[in-house]
Amino acid sequence: MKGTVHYEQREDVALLTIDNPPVNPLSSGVRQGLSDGINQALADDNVKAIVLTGAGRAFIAGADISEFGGAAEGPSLHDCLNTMDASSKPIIAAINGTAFGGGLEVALCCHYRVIAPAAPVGLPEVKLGLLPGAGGTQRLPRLIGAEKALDFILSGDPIPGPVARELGIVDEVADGDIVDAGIAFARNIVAQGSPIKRVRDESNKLEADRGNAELFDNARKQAARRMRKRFAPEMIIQCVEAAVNLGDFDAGMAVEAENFAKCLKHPQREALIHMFFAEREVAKIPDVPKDTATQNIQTAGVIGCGTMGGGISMSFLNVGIPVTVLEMDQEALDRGISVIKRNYDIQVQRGRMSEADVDARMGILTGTTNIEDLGQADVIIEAIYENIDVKVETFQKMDAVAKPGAVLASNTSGLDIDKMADATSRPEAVIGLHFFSPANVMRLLEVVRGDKTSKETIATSMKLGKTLNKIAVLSGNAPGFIGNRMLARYTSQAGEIILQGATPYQVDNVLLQFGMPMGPFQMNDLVGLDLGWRARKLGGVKPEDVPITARVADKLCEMERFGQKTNRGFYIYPEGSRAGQADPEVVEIVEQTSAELGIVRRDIDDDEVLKRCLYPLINEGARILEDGIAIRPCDIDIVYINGYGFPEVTGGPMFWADQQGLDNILADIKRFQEEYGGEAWEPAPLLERLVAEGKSFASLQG
Ligand code: 3H9
Repeated sequence: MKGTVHYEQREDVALLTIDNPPVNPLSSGVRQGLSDGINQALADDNVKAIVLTGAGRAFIAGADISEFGGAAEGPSLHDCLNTMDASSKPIIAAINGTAFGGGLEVALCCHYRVIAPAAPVGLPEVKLGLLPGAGGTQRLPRLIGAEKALDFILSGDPIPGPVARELGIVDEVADGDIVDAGIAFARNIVAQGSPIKRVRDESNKLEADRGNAELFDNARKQAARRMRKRFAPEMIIQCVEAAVNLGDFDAGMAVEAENFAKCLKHPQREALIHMFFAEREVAKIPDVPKDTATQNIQTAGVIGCGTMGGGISMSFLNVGIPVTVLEMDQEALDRGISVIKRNYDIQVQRGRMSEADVDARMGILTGTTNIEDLGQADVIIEAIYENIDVKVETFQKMDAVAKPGAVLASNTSGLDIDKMADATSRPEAVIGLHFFSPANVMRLLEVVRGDKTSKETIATSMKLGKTLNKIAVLSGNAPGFIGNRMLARYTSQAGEIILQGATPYQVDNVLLQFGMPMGPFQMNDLVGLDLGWRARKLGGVKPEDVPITARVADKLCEMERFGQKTNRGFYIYPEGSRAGQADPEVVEIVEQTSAELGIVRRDIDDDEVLKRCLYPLINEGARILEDGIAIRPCDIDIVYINGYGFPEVTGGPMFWADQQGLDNILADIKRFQEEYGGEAWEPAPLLERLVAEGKSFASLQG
């Protein structure tokens, strides 16, 4: 059994300390220890009160989520809680650190709660596709009222001890030793003969909420807006509604149990827990040990202050790391810095930042037009035009000025890191740091290792990602890395489908329904259709050599329809609006292009559109794994969810593929291969092997 609970008698108080490092989840051994400890204390006449606390940095991080879906050993958490609730001796939670999910629910089942000021409490179950299933949906509304309880449970966000006290979730915030404070509180209760306060018996707050249907309507509207396509929020609202309207605690608990079981069985729960573990897994790199020495990044140099360079600079400034940003001339520098300032001012207008925060950030930003000013930076990131020759030249210059030990990074989205490394005298210090636009907002950071990149440089870059509040995923050095290599399959299929009979609007709608924040053509409009068109023109690509999937976009560019920036692209954007409207003229252009290419148009159903957009992306993911470009399938899932808006509730493309059944996916890929041919439909050998062996991508996780 995993975890334990230490029992210690401090005169007339039994002290139970939960010990299940590092964060004390309620694993089988903890439940067993809790149950045994309470019973021992109840049986001992010398014990007058019980204090419950956690060892280390957490009180209890919640249920052990690695146990979900399997057979659980030991007593159930509900059995433990029932024993605690019925206890004739007062139980005091001494909340020393994180009390999340089932951890806070254990505390709510105690008769009193004292908390350390820095200890956070929260019910984050919704983020895992679950609801607080150990009485949280019934006890919390009794303590703080339904409206606040709904806000708290639906957001899943933690609050610190003093805020929990203000809300009425805990009884006392205690400075100093929390265990001593808990014991003193317990003795006081006993001395005063105070009654045992069971939250289940409270009813005042519920009575005040009864009959207030608007409260639940509002919660539903908000959940629909903020948590589109999520299953758990409605389940949570029903539980709180039951707490208020049924009044009877046990009847409410029955609704909670039923809804918790529904969430537990739901594929979204499995996907979101996969994401929880995946986020932690991606930090682990098999050949870079955890204790690899890292550089302390205290200053950064950024080359280029355009959209990417500006956003990257903001990422550093936001966490207090001073930045020196380089531009070619004063005018470009002034323009770039003024955009950064404007972006911060917008945050102030929206109430997300104070003027003082902006001043603090702008105060540690230095502009320069002299590359030598980057000489003292711990990391220099180039964020210039995507052209390998220009990048190589830039790396030579970076090498000439950078101090020994500095990390030299490229923000390329797919160019060869080794070529840049070879242009320097220190290829071991060269790495790719691929930020996603807008770089100050997007969470993903693709860290690209070259052939000669040292383990120290990799470890430093992964740590830097964390410092910048990003999620860093390591990729091998191959064109497009992980994300853009897969994306190319997706966008090219979308381009093919519209030539064969679908409209861009049908394709976008299918992907929107799947849960993407935007479809491929909406994405093209946002990024700008002119980027590819200009690159083809500059590269001297003849019209007949333009890939057929780019023909429509190029025609739109010839009409100066570059996307959102010109208010016209695949969609029409009324002045000042980002919501595009379908345009019959575009459909005509698409139809005309099909005719020119001799393609006979036909109806393509939504199911085929979805499969044809996603399956080549998954097939390419399998190749990326086979080539060793991504370490594990979950690394691809993290890239796609955090960098490309793949819906989180699917668990990412590789996890989703497992849920669809790899055999089904391979059968469809072979069917499309026969029908359409082409490289995209050649099954990846890894996919074929897994299907032949009856295995899933998850089997590769190790
Ligand atoms: C629940 O409670 C349901 C109940 O309502 C109903 C029950 C009937 N279980 O994040 P870290 C592991 S649902 C198992 O790196 P930090 C984690 O995987 C639960 N393992 O540390 C990692 O392992 P490794 C509701 C867990 O300091 C290690 O601990 N609770 C759990 O940055 C360290 O984690 C939650 O959703 C767990 N519950 O952050 C809380 N939690 O080292 C989820 C962590 O092998 N947890 N691990 O990679 C968290 O939010 C953060 O882990 C926490 C610590 C803030 C606690």
